[in-house]
Amino acid sequence: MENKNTNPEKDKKGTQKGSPSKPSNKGGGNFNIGGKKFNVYWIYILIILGILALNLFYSTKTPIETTWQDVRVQMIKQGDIDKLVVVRNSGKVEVYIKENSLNNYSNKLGQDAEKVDRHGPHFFFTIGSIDTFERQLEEAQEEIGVSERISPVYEDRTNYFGEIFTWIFPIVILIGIWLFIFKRISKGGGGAGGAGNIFSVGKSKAQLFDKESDPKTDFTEVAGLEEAKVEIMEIVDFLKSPKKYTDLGGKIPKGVLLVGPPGTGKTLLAKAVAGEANVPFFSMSGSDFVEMFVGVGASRVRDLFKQAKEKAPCIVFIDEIDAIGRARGKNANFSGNDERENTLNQLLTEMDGFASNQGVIILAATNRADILDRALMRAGRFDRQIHVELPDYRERKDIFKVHAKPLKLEKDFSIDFLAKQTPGFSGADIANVCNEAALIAARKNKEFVEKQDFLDAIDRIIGGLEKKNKIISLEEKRTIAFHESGHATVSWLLEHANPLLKVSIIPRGKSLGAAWYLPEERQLTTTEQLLDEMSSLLGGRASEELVFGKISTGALNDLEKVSKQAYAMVAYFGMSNEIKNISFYDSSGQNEYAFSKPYSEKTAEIIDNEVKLIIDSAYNRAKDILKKNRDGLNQLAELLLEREVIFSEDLEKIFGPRKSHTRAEELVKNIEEEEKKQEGEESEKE
Ligand code: NHX
Ligand code: ZN
Repeated sequence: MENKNTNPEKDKKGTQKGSPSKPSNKGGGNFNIGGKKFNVYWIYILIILGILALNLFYSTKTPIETTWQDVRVQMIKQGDIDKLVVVRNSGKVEVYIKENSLNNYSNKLGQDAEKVDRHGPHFFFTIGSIDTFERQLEEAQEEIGVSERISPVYEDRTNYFGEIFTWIFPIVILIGIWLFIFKRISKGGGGAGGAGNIFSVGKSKAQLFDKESDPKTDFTEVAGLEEAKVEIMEIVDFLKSPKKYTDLGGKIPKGVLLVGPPGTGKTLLAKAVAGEANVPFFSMSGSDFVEMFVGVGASRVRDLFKQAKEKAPCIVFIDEIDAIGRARGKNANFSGNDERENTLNQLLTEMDGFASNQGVIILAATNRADILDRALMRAGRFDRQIHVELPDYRERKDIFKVHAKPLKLEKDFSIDFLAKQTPGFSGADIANVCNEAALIAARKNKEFVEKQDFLDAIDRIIGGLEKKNKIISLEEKRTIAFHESGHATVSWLLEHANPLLKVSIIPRGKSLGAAWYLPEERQLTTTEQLLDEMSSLLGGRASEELVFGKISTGALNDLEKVSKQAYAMVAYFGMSNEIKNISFYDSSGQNEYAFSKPYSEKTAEIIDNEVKLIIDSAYNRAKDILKKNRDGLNQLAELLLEREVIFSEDLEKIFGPRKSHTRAEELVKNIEEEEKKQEGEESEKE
């Protein structure tokens, strides 16, 4: 039994390898009719050729124009006319000359003799009206007294060429315009690799990575993400040996949802699965389902699943699934998002529709699992969720190793140090740091990428581009210096605040100055830590007020952070006295009454009051500290104005060593020594 089941599958695979993978239509005016490639430009060429041919046919054999006078005086008189054909609808008369009289006209035909058909008509002339012509002909014959009278033949002649021109040509132009517009429309909707023409709007735009095509990604390229890797290895195993699982009566999962912040390597992970499993891999983005035509999304889902089932066992990867998987609206007339919901419904039905042993596994990635429709995540659909988190210190080290591999590094380069320096960085950020470091080193014409280049790259990524040429008045510069010194002083003297790395009044990105911290990587934060951090944040504004007696708009960013922090403490973490242990946080994200707050007006008032209390006390604390350490603050500001960047070492000289001594603190010292050395070297050069 089992053999019979597996054999046809093997056959399928065999033919798959031999047959060319489905042609991926990439614009260029290709029509896919009956599976055959057909270029539109051939139609254009044929039409043009046809027109030219008709033109030639009609223009080669044309009679010579003559006049009634000539006809009367010469042709009728000499009895050379074989017949006269009156073409009624064009008002022309064609003259056929008798064959044995043709010689008489050779000089009249002259050079055009070859153009004229030997059998006639040889000449034509134009007449005013047929009645007049008949009368004139009659009179002429009577007058001349010809022996055999000629009576004209009447004909109606359609001008095929003219007809074609007036009818077909506009139609051809219309069709051309129509095709052009449709091509533009379907191109506009599709991303890279999309089938760009009107006949395939309903086709899925999935990109197929076959066994033969494309360089493979495997798990060795995925650094960090150890737990996720283990989980997802299982998926590979399902595809490779499904029997092992089904024999015990287990069912193979249909869908796996990769959840995690941007840049953590969800897409990379999915690609690695495909590479490892060695099965076809369909990749598409959630937004690829969306098109301006109604019903296209659902049709694309259907097509995707059809293709996938044909290629089973295989993996379907849908990136950014939140584009279609967002929770459906409760109120149908209100949402106005029918198309997206239809697409989602189709996806739900399709996922229900195939049996779990068919060998199709759907991988989907999103960074917003909370907004996904719950139906999507129920058992039987995406029943597995793999959380891909920001890398911790050890994982960052692994990631740095991967991305630093192609770089030419200086000797004794410590990747360990970089990993410690970059808390909160994602894999993509780290890749960016490595690349930026190489670019900075190249700009300085260095032979190797040095530690300092990496530090500069990190600063650049956190703070943005340095803007040394920004015009800042002396007064503003003083304000900035005292603002930053305020941050530095308060954070230095508060035990639980983050350790300070350096203070800079060089404008960077959108800010005019900044105090740089090295946040400790911790999972939990205590009330003390939160409060100390808030005081440090308010230290800037407090310093401005204390020193100058007036405040500036510059504290905007600080105040925003502090206010959010305070509201979170009160409304989410239950950390205030009045609203102890109550949280209004909603992790499900599926709040049916999203517009109303989950608490009463009275509670709202209490929350506001508590927030005000917390912020006021934090501000007063900062101001007190600054008042007590006014000398230090002044020294610091002066030093900052002089040097523009100062390090924690300088603060230690002014205020003495810090109370708290964490792991991060030691690291700060290391980093600082490096930067000092660099500064020294640079000033020596100058
Ligand atoms: C600005 N930015 O946008 C300037 C460039 C206090 C020395 N006007 O807290 O850079 O002042 O510790 C409209 C109005 C941002 C938009 C006022 C956008 C104010 C950063 C705040 C340093 N370091 N603040 C800091 C800072 C600023 C800001 C605004 C705005 C400053 C401070 C921004
Ligand atoms: Zn500030």
